Amino acid sequence: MSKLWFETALLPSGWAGRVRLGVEDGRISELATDVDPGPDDTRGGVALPGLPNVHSHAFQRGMAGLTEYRGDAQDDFWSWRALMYRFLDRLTPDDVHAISAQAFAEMLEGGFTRVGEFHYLHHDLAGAAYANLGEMADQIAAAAAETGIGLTLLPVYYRQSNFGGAPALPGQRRFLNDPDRFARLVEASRRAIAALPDANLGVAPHSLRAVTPQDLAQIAPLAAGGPIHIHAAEQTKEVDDCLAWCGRRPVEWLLDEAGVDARWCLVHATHLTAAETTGLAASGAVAGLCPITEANLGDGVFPAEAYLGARGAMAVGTDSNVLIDAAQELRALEYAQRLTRRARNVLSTPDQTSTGRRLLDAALAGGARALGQAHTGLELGASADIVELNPDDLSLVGRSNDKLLDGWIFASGARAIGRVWRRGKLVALHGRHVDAERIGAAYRQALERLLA
Ligand code: NGQ
Ligand code: ZN
Repeated sequence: MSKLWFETALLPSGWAGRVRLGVEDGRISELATDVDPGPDDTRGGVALPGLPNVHSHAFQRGMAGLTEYRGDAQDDFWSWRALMYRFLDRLTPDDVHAISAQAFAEMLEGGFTRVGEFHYLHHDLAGAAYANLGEMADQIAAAAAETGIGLTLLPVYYRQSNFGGAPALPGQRRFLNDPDRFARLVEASRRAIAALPDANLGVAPHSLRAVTPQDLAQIAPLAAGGPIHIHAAEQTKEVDDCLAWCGRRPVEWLLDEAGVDARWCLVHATHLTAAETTGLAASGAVAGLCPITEANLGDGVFPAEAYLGARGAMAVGTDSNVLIDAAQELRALEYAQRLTRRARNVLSTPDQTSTGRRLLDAALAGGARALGQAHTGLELGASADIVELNPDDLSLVGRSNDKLLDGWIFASGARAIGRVWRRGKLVALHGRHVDAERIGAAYRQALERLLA
């Protein structure tokens, strides 16, 4: 058994000092507070539980920063999507492997220890199935194995380009399946993750606009107890198209018709009426918020104050991976609220006055639920997934407990992260993935070819 000892650690019960963790088979098997370190213990500063990243399209890391110029006169989400489709058009399995590994390494460096990979780039360049239907799933699993990140693989079902059976666009050919082939893809995805120690599987109907109600009813059960993720109400056009199709809004329709419950994660859920906000909160589903991407794409602002006030579950995701940093996701969530409300500390409460702590607690609990994890935080039986803040970082000087979180989230970010452990194994040192050089070199090679 290996032993880790920290000056201070955030446990589910709150902050504790002089915390000693025993790790066996990747899990926390012993936990003691107010104790001295043993002679062979690895000693650390401030231990936080690693954050779940509930929504990623890893391949999009490769185009980060490449769409920040004005193309169309009216540049928006949809023109960004056209550029994104052009980028993915040429990606080979090797490219997906290299880019995913780089993205996953950066997630570990940025405070995330498990990723929900919302994976829809299934087929070859022509849109034909690979001989192995799970070819791309294998690449993602290999990238997770290489970096050590926890993987919740979410194979995506995609059928149509818009509500009411609009045929898929040429740029969507690599995503498409019918329910039968999708069932086989789910099985292939299960095989892809079989050798990963604690990976799990869910399913992801891409969005209400990309699936039919009949298909949704058929594929949701393939989650077999695992999570079900879907993009919902990210753009106002999607809400308008949904209203035109069925007279109801996307989240309204899902709550009415899809049996949304605690197994579901509605990604973005940006545009909600007051009734949808309370309805979603009451369903037990998780709102998978991706504040940096939502700002980048001009999506809108999620009604976080009302939703959390209604005890809604939330988590964060890095989505387009334009920038990968857990602290910055939480900060962006709060800042959007401040800018619209013209107030400060909007997402703290009288009971939980530290904004950083409230955001972190919510993202840990909702993240575990959305990724099908039984444990939230550092407790007996939980995976030893630990992010160490470096108490010497100048943003943390003289701070303790929740002030450390506020310092990390509002005054620094990934810079303040020292080491990261996954399943008790060191995966990042001085804020850098232990294999960053090799992973970065493979990424560089893939990108230089793709962008040449
Ligand atoms: C995606 N991303 O699946 O990568 C989408 C774009 C779509 C976001 N929605 C494609 N942020 O929604 O049609
Ligand atoms: Zn997405």
